[in-house]
Amino acid sequence: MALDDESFSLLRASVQRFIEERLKPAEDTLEELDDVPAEIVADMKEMGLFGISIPEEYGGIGLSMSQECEVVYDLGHTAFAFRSVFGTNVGIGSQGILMDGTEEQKQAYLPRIASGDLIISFALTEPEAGSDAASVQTRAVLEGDHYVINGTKRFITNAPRAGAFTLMARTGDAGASGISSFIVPADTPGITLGKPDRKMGQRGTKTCDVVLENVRVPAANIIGGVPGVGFKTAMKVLDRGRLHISALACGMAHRLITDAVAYARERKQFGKPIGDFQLIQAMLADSQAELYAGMSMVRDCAQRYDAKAPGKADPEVSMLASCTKMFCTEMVGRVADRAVQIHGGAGYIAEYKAERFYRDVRLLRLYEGTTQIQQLIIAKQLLRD
Ligand code: COS
Repeated sequence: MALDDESFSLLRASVQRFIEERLKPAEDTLEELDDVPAEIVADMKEMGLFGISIPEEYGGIGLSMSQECEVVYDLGHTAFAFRSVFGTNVGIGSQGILMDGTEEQKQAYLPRIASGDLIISFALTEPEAGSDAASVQTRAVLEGDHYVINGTKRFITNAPRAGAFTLMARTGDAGASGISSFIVPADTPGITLGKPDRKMGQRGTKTCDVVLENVRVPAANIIGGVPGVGFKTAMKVLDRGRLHISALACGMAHRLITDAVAYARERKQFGKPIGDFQLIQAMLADSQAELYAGMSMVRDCAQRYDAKAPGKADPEVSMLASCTKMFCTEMVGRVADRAVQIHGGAGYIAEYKAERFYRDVRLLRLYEGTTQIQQLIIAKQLLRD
């Protein structure tokens, strides 16, 4: 799946224009409102951003992973909260249905996800199941032709906006093979949302707990209709998500370098621009070289992702996605730290964006698998070889 080159160039140009003309100027409003203004969300829908990863036959734009990474790189140039509005529709919320869903499930959900009429969230994490994702405690018990679900999901991105969840619950014994993925409409009786999480950064993104008490969902809502394979669906979705996050990290690294270069040109000390000093130059050069390395990994891994059988697991590609996620998210942390350093005292002041983005990028090393989980995945595959 891929968009033809010409249409892709047009799409990318319009996304870049949207970022420059609409999103960057709204970064402070986003921070003040702690929400994405409704007219921006409407524009995102019109541009098709909610459906970039969904095939055209289901109403999306049908980008390949390589193309998606380029667009997400662009979107990384502004506050992450803008991308987050449609991020779960593009990635972790929708992809389980696309990879493993039945044709009926795809027809029923993907067109509304692609248009942005339905926001879909990914509900895996729980109070006691984070890095150890296979220890999910939320239970789904079969009663006739329905499952009754009980449990609590934690830190669920877009839960306050969601019309449905891709939700992992235990239908069988302990361990990964006892987990099933469900499509759960958010208005099903028994679902309540916790209060919005107050976070270190990324204001405007919405996360909270999702509490399920005797939530009755038709058995037909198990993704693919097959119980016990939900963990594998979740892992495949996360492999893909990790690549997406890597591209986002690289976009922000580029933004931070650009801002730091502008500051280094304009700020004068000891009678000349600080960019004339080699210790400042070294920080810029290290950042640029690391960004180049990161984006090269993203492009290589995305190409390999596109070359494998769609929707199927490939341990080598999973391992490389983990390498890419680990490197790119750690890399943007170092770049953000240097950007603050180059800005000096101004780097600690909220008026300058380095302070905000420094906090925003911190999450990238945690969600969709911490750096330490990526290390485990990489080492496990090496030792298996
Ligand atoms: N794609 C497809 N299948 C996969 C897979 C992948 N990427 N990774 C693992 N699996 C399969 C395994 O092949 C295994 O199947 P079999 O039993 O048929 O062999 C099954 O899933 C269990 O795998 P494994 O034994 O490796 O599971 P572990 O419990 O050891 O957990 C980690 C593996 C730690 C890698 C996993 O729990 C993980 O990714 N944790 C982080 C979760 C995360 O990212 N959370 C963020 C929340 S979402 S924002």
